[in-house]
Amino acid sequence: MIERTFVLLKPDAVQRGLMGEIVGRLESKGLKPVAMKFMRLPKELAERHYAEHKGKSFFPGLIEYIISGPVLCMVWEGENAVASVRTMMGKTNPQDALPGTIRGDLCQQTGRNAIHGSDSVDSARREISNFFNDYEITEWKRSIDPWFFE
Ligand code: D4T
Repeated sequence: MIERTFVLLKPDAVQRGLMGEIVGRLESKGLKPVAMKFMRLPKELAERHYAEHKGKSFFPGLIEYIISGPVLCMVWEGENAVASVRTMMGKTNPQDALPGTIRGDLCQQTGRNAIHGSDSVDSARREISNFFNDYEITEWKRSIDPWFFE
């Protein structure tokens, strides 16, 4: 099933110069970018994005961290894209993330885990509409698609 998922490269990924590495992994997998935006999140948007964690002990620190510098907001499309990106990310705590995953290969701690990816198709839909207007999502045909999809 072709799906879309929302991916956000967090301030640590940007500061560490890992955008190219992570975008490269998603591209090499065959996922197709359909939207990208580099920005510093307004606090209100950060709080809306992480609303499910409001009230938890780590919430204030999480918000401060996510607005501390620019992030790269993206929408990626592909076969089973939501679960596929979650698998590529690895577990939330990088110490539990397997080698070969983004967090397993590149990160040390939960509070600096480089990447967010939607955890369900419903979350993806909600998150994409939080971050992007319809006109910012670009439908395009990729000439190499027949080499990814039979
Ligand atoms: P995100 O949402 O950033 O992709 O992360 P996950 O989906 O993998 O994990 P999550 O929703 O459980 O956590 C959201 C975010 O909060 C940070 N966090 C989480 C934290 O700083 N301390 C914690 O104890 C937990 C559970 C990391 C990711």
